Amino acid sequence: MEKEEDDHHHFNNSSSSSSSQIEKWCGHEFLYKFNGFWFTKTYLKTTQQVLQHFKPLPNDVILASFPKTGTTWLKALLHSIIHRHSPNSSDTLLLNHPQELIPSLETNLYVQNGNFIPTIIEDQNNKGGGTSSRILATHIPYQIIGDLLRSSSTCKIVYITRNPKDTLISLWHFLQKSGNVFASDPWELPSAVDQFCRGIVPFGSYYDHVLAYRDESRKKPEKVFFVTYEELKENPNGCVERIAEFLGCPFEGGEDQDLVGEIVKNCSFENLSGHEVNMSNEMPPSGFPLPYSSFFRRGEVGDHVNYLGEEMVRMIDDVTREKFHGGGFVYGV
Ligand code: PAP
Repeated sequence: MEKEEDDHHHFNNSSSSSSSQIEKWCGHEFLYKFNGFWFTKTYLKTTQQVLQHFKPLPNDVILASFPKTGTTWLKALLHSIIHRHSPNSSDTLLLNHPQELIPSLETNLYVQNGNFIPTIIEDQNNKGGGTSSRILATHIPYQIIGDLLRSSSTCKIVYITRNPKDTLISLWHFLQKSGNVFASDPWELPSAVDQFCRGIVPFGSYYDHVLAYRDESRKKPEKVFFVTYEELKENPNGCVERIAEFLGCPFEGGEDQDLVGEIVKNCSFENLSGHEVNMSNEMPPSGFPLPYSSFFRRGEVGDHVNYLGEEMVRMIDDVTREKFHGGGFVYGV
């Protein structure tokens, strides 16, 4: 603990951020407030690296999301939509974990000794079969990365969100898998609900995260495409067609149209979770503390009912009504 506290002082003194608020999270982790959002120490540092060094290119496609809302699924879908005419595009999905195919700005840009390594982005995108569109993911809130993303007038953002209760349960499970990191002090469900409701989770508040991307998608529908996990489950073919249209590569009739169903099937939970690479217990080279297999669990809508008691549901629903419904977004209860 003393060491942690020393780290805080060192971190706060050496960081260029305005981070002053710190909250205990779970395991050895603390969360640091930066520009109104909460970050683990590592992600705060990498987010600052991204803000300093990342330059969106005109053809970039940015997949933005709050953690556990469908990022991996959308990574597979975007890759398949954009590279659908590349030779071996379906093999690529068979041999590569979606997290590897589409790098995350704040995870993959910052890998060795804290240095920014842009070539990693280039290398990873070349796996897709050589296209001028880079596809890059981020969990950084729009309130923080928005200026940067607006600096290219043509780069596009696809944002996915998910029911808050399922999002929290998915995150909670994800951390359970991280035995070594959190075993000493697990994230018990009552604290998880409490912290989630107060916005104190990595990249949180979830609600503020979702609302800012949603607002921007309403103001600039040509720039930001907003989709929910539940819509994708309900009508995957329709969503894939709309995403392709948004990206400027619509599916034409004939054979191209047949590809919609094929892409949906290739990227389904049932299909992807059965690939050897996605079942692997190997750790990603980025130093991320969980194995590749941890990105696939149940992949269902409404799984929270199996974990959250009545009171917990009430607590989350109250915040959802206040934050979402109060602002005109009737979703998530
Ligand atoms: P990330 O933000 O850390 O990258 P993300 O991929 O958003 O994680 O979330 C993982 C969730 O998506 C898991 O949900 P669950 O815990 O409720 O099961 C995972 O199972 C689910 N998931 C992964 N791939 C798919 C897919 N192809 N279809 C549907 N859900 C998926």
